[in-house]
Amino acid sequence: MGLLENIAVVGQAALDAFDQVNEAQELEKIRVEYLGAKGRLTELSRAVGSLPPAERPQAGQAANQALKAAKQAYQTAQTKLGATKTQGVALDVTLPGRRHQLGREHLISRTMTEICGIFERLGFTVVEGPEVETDYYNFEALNFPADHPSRDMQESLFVGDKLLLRTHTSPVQIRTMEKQKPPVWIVAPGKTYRRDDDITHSPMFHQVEGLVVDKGISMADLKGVLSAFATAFFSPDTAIRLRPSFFPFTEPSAEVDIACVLCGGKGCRLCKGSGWLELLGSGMVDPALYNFVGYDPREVSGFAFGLGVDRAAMLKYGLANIRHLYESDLRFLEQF
Ligand code: 2NM
Repeated sequence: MGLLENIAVVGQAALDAFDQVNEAQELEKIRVEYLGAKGRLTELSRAVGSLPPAERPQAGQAANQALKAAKQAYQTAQTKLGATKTQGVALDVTLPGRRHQLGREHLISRTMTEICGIFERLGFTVVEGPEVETDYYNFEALNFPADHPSRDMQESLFVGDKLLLRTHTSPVQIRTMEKQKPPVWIVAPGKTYRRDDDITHSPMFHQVEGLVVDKGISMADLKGVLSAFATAFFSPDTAIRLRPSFFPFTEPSAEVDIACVLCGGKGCRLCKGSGWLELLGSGMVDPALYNFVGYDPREVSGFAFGLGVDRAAMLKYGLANIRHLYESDLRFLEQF
């Protein structure tokens, strides 16, 4: 039997087989027998290549036609069997519904929302800004001297000559002051970035920074607002204390501590015996900043503060390692 004849016979056999099949498993067997990588029709069409050149066109055409017809017959059989199968498994309306796995908001997002909510109820407005910042907004307009260590490549994540991932959300405050006259009562939540990585530091972390600029604002307002925040966020009897500190953008500056969440102030392992835990940095806005945004320091004064959301969440929920927050382990995340 010549190749041409062979193609005709095997081709017809394939069509008949696909036509008669009535079971999905059987259909797959037939597909492999004729159309698989080593199937009979596949092999025959391959054999065309070894014919003398003069015989190839006719045989090639016949092989292609046989393959095409067989593939079509296969698809027809598939549709037919598929349709029968669906009819077989009718919809059973008495089955219980499938329960959807509900996710939940990440602890950090929830904490950020909670913190902003407390400040909103104290009269603050939430503002946001870019995560990639210019040297001007991240440092210069915030009174950072040219040789300040955080302007160094070692400390900050630069993405260009004068562009970096913001190291705090203070640039948002500058951008807001440029656009808006006092009174300003704002909080700026968001992601911030520093080249830091240990059990209490992640290279990406979250901040809520606050700024008040208004007539007659004093350190008493700073203490009142931050005390109200601490009692709302931790517990109604949470005491705070202010400790002298330094920041380039505030003068005077103060570190705000809360009474230890574990021992309440008696002294323990967590607070290293002191009874206090560092919560945030704050201070009276340095009048030098007002020159950058066109405010008159004789007319207004203000205070500002910066709070680490990750740190606040760790204190509130007693987390030992910041990494838990960023490892996407549901066994951890589902607890909150
Ligand atoms: C801190 C500590 C003290 C701060 C200052 C400003 C701005 F831009 F308004 F001047 N925003 N946030 C500030 C002040 C942040 O973080 C530890």
